[in-house]
Amino acid sequence: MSTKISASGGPAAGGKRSIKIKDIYAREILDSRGDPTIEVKIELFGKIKSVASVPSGASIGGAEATELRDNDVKRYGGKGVLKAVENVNAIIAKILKGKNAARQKEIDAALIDLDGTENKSRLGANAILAVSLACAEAGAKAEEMPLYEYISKTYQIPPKDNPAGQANTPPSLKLRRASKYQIPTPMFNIFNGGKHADTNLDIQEIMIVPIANVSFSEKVRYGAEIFHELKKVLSQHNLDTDIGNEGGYAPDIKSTAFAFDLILEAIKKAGFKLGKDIALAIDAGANSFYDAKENKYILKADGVSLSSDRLVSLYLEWINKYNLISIEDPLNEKDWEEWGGAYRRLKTAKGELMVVTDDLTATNLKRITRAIKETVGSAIIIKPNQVGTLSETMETVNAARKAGWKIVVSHRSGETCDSFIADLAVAVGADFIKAGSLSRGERLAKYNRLMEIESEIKLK
Ligand code: 2PG
Ligand code: MG
Repeated sequence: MSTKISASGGPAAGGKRSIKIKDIYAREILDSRGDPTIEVKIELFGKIKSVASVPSGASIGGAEATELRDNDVKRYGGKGVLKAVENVNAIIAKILKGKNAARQKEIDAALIDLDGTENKSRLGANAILAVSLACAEAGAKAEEMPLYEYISKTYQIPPKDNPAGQANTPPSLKLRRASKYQIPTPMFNIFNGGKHADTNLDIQEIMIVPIANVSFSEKVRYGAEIFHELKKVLSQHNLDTDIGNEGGYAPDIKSTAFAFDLILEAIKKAGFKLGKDIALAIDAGANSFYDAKENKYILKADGVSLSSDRLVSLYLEWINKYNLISIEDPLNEKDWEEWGGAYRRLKTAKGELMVVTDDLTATNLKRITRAIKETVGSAIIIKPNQVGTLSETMETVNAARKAGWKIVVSHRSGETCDSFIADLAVAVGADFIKAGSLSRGERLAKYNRLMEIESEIKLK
């Protein structure tokens, strides 16, 4: 192993407690789907303790780092993570004990070296990320800083001159503009489909996006009121009001357009205006309805099988009729060339329509570099567990930001109540965050943390 981590772990700047790592301990816990995931606790000699856990996706891009599972069918249907736990307790802990927890970049580099594979398949990206995040938490506590500030300081993130959504900040929020931090705009996934629900809706996520110039807490209120109104609208149409993996409703539906119509009805009934207060966005998650053999996209709900060209035409119809401002993963992740063509058609459709890459870029520096070069989108989904360390996540964010891409920090469909991504989103000046609907504790943990940060920032 070539990477050296400094052991000089005296008192943290401004603090009196030692930031050397005394102990690292991992265990198996369950995520919001009831599947195993990993939690890591770190204790510093200065008595500080931190804890972090990692999420897990259902629609997983081919370029994501490896989530190590035991594949022992006698436990959790093969989904146990005892090997990953063991990798932390027996291998990673050995090299990190005694090291300075605040040397985040060095710690991440050492973890990458120790694993030694391109996709973290030896130790598991789940094991590595849990340690990486727990280190950041410990560092923040040792330096007595809010986590978002600590991440921002560690990676020296420059303030954004003209952050998205802040240009017309109302007078009531002037203090926030004066601050170098901004709270991202939430994208609430209130209609779950694709791999996140057991229904016929192929589009994975239909999201409402509060676009009015109001505070984050107000945006949460807009979202919650529409979410509750949508329940009534669904009942009136004799549709199920059960929820899917990300807390959005998940009824079987007669067409995708009908799902949009129901949401529009709820927006109106809740007293909001489409295009003024609220816009819509989708994550098509197109990998999951692409038939590679036929080279067609099959939309069950609409009873159609479409070429990529015709699928993009359908998106254009939805964009114009339903005020979509953002489309994530419009095509499958293998068709880079088709993505370029789709982007050219979609971006001119309407004002500032965002074409968002998720499975395509997988929070991976090489892939975002290619995506920028080939101009296939204008925004990127950032999910730390797609790549496996905080430092690599930041490299991807920086590359995207430098190229003028918008940043959308995202949860996974299998989550824990860890709210790390809320702080991450603030630290990097993300334009948007998607953390699911306005129900389920593991989703609200992120939105509630952002409301807390908003009130902290206003006081500064
Ligand atoms: C996505 C995510 C989160 P999953 O595709 O953007 O919504 O889903 O975690 O299942 O990959
Ligand atoms: Mg996605």
